[in-house]
Amino acid sequence: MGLLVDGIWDKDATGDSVASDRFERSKAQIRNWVTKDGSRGPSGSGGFQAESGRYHLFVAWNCPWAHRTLLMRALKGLQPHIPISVLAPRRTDAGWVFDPDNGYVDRLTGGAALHEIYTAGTEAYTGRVTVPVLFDTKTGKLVSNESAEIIRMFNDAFQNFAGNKSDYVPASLLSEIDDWNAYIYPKLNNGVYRTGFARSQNAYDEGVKDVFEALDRIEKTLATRTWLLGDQLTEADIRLFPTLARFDVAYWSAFKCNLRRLIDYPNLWAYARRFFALPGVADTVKLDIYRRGYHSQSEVRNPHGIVPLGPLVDFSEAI
Ligand SMILES: N[C@@H](CCC(=O)N[C@@H](CS)C(=O)NCC(=O)O)C(=O)O
Repeated sequence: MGLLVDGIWDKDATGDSVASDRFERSKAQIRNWVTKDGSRGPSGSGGFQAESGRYHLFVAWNCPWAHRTLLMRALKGLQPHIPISVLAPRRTDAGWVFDPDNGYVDRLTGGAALHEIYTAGTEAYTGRVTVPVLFDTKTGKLVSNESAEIIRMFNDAFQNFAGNKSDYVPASLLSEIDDWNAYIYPKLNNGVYRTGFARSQNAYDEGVKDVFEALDRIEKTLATRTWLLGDQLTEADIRLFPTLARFDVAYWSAFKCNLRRLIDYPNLWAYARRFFALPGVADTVKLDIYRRGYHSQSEVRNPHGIVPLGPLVDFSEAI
């Protein structure tokens, strides 16, 4: 795994202190906010005013949390204002690394690994080096490594530059959006990981039940709605889609989330294709990378590194 310890990369550190058969995701630590005027946000310190070209986003195509930020950036038309660098879609002894020969280039500093950006942008950071992470080129500091908060910043703070002014977290729908997020994150977005990384039958059973309970409930909801909350696309949809995009080609087989496929749910499958057709979304979806990434060689889960060919999924299929 590897961690930064006091700003120095330790390839053998795991940070897992509790022996458990259940997968637990550690909390993001860098929690500042970009705001319209640079005032302090709900957490962290102030001084991060929204400006075109000032902030750089580090992502990986395979990471679903990074995918949310790419989706919000695309839907708001922020691509010209928030440049990105994409890490190679696999982790190494140095954690997330670039691979210029294959097009994965650090467009900001020309660096070799993401941990270098963390060390440069923080004071003696100790913790996981995760994507997505937002870097401020003006102060040289990391702003945030929490995707749920980065997408709220992209929705609000950059409104003056946004190519599309739609508000995906309108105040009138906030509590309903938060309710869906609070349901979908543990049961589904992270539920697939609890299933796939379970280290006992019980932990697996719990995970897989949660995943399909959530999919069944959403399938029913979508019988009468275009989007989760009705006619209006919201942040709750943006947070759901990355899990649906990976479901059949990755989670279904690599994580044994296999009671049903996405394409077996008529309403969810139509919904996912409707979302895929929105401007800029298709450019963020990389099915071959998901297929290969989640089935990469692993002593525990896939000792021979065999990548399945199916199931075949085409999000551009007519609805
Ligand atoms: N809370 C974070 C979680 C991000 C996260 O777990 N990213 C994974 C990739 S999908 C990662 O970079 N893991 C590296 C590690 O844990 O060392 C967020 O949502 O932004």
